[in-house]
Amino acid sequence: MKNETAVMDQAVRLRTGAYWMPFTHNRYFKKNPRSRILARAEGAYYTTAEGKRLFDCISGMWCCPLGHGHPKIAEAVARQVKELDYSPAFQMGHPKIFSLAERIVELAPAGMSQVFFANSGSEAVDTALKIAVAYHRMKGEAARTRLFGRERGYHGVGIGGISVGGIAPNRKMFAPLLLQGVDHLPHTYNAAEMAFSRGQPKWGAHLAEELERLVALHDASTIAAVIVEPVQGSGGVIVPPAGYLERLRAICDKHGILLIFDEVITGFGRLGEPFGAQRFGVMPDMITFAKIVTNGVIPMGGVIVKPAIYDAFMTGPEIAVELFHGYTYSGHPMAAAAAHATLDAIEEEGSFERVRELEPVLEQAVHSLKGEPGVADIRNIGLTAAVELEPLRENGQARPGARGLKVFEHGMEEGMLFRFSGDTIAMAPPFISTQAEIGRMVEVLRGTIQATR
Ligand code: PXG
Repeated sequence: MKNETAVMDQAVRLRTGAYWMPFTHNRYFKKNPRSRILARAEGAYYTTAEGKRLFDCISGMWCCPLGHGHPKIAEAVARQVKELDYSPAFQMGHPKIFSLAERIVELAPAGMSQVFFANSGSEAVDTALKIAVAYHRMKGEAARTRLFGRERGYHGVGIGGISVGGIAPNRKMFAPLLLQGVDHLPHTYNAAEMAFSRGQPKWGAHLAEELERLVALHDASTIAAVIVEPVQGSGGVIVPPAGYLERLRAICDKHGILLIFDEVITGFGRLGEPFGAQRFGVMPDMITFAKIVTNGVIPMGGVIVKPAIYDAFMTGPEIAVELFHGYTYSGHPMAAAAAHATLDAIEEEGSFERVRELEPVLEQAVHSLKGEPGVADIRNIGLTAAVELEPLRENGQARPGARGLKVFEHGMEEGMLFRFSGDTIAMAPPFISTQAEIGRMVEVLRGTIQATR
């Protein structure tokens, strides 16, 4: 108990000035940080420094779906730090990273064969883009350098990731750094055609034809890869129209373009299958992953590739390095231990089945919010959903983001940690949630929507 009080005390007596917080309104936060300092976490709940329990509606930041303080993962990490805390990533290896790569390949869609490890989604994306360009060069098509992303896409914050990304504020400050030769597909969201869809919207497969238009514009011989999130997460849970990803695949095949699925959010179960590729039955050439692979406990990311990609690099003298890329912490033993324990837990706890069980529960619950004041759209798939709210107005002027913030703050008072982006509220509850917890999460959201009209 003494320990408990010490953790809380430390958290409330904070001096907040020195920490420049990522993707945060620093000045607003630091005016009143207390309610937002998290002191502890267990299972599906956080406890703030003020002692308030919060249901973790977004699994950390989409990364902790097996719950916090998972005993198996905690034990594996504790054991690993004593056994082998760090091992050089280049020219050396350790057993757990080889076996982890094997396990990830087994979970991946049939026909994928190697894993390259990084430490975050952003690094995974930049790695995949580099591999794509280098692959074509290795195959004698060095002119294939263009990379296509998609509007509203989020691929992390590396220079490559923001270049192919399609969220304007993440790009505009850094415009001179953006990569040359990048273009974007249109996003697939159209409120008039798909508002309040359950699962995949029926409208919109034809938007994949825009890729044909870009190919005609730039010529296939200059294009390396297309990168898309199977479901756009940060963009606000935008679900691909039925038939859309299939069409992208076909057009990429026709023109020799690599298709990369960025599965940093959708990988390892969020959609009730190991990857979105399996959920949608579409096979990409590369998959990027991060987050759930370690239940968020130790940072890890990576890229899964097909044999044709790996094999293209395995030429030249045997003593030559084949890919001039890697990180000090690629395949870190601590992350590998956390990932093994996470994959064990996913298996033992039947996490993918659990997501499939909970999907209709979440779907029913969130769609019951239709008709509440200012609810413009509700979308869902797997164990994730978003509710888009009309912005608040002041003197006839829209104030985008103000309502989202209010819902977030009100939600915390009511014991829910929602994720808001603008006026869209996203939910991705832990796989260990009960039906009652999901029901309660949505009822609290209903209350906050009514309170913030
Ligand atoms: N790709 C995708 C598809 C992502 O969702 C990244 C890459 C970058 O990962 P790192 O590990 O570098 O942050 C992401 C990250 C949110 C939210 O609530 C989403 C992410 C991160 C933080 C918050 O929408 N996605």
